[in-house]
Amino acid sequence: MNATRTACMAAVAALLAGCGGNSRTLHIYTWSDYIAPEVVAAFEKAHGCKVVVDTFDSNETMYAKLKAGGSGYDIITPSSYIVSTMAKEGLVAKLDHSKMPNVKANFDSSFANQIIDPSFTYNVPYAVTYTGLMYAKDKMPKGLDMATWKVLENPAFRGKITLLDDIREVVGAGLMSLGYSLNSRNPAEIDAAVAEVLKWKRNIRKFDAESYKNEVPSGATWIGQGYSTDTTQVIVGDEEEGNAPRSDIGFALPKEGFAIAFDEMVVSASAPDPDLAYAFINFMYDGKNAKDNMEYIMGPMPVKPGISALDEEYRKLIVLPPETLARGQVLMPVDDAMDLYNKAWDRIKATK
Ligand code: SPD
Repeated sequence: MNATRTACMAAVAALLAGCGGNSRTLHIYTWSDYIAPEVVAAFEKAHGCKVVVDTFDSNETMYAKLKAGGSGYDIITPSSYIVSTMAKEGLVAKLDHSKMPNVKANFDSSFANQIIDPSFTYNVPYAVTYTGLMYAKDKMPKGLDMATWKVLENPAFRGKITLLDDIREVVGAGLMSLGYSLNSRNPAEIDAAVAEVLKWKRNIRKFDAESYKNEVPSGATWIGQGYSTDTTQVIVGDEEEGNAPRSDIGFALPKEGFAIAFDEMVVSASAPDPDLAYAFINFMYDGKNAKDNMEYIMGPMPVKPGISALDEEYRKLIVLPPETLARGQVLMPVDDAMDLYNKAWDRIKATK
């Protein structure tokens, strides 16, 4: 048999086996800048498939899309506190751990106090973000303590602040600023948090979950409530994308408390290719893949061999020291009190 014919037959055989012909596609629905393109490419190569990544900017947007019938996703990465709601509503599948042995083998139990559901029935922890204040150092008055939510009411920042377009993060910041729990279900405390956020409102340019990442570096925004991963990506820069490191940008985690939010990998109840979804979760719990992914997203994944493999300079940027972590509060479900939060949010948005 000649060489051309042998090559052709091999290609046909690969297609029939469902690999090498990009015949399978994994659909991921996740936050922006939250998965390394090189890790996605490595998964495509390892599994002979294509990966399509769509993004959302808040749990509410993601949830509303799924509730409105948005289907076609295999993997979704909601924050932990909304997973139980999604499970109750039949939006996510019960997981088959026999198809992703790396998860239980490689889970790093030092993250146990940051996760909500250690049973991993519907969820596998993906990565954790810490919410704080990203700021342009040269715009801050000398000596100002940035590690407090109180900076948000400083009249020096009129029209120069953005807050996340995210109910739990914003009402939660108001609660913590007053010394209350991030997960308060007390109506009086939630009312007080609304009043606190309204004190900040004259300084607020807009509620937006993504623009701070470009607008703090450009100077359009001076302080942006934002996620540790996005901010660290900006500070460190990305040579390949032509983004220089930005030592003029700071990130502060307020002393009154900050949100710790794990995002979880869940398999959609209507996943077109659940087996490929399991293969993906297993792949992300491999040490090398997790390390490569963490060094791109700049946030920790609870994958022990991945954390151990981090270069020391990355570890310092990605893994919070215990004394800092101790000031954080894990975002938890508030169940029926979510109604109070929704109403609080409406008041915050409606008040001029
Ligand atoms: N690029 C944004 C990544 C943020 C992921 N965590 C969000 C937690 C929301 N409470």
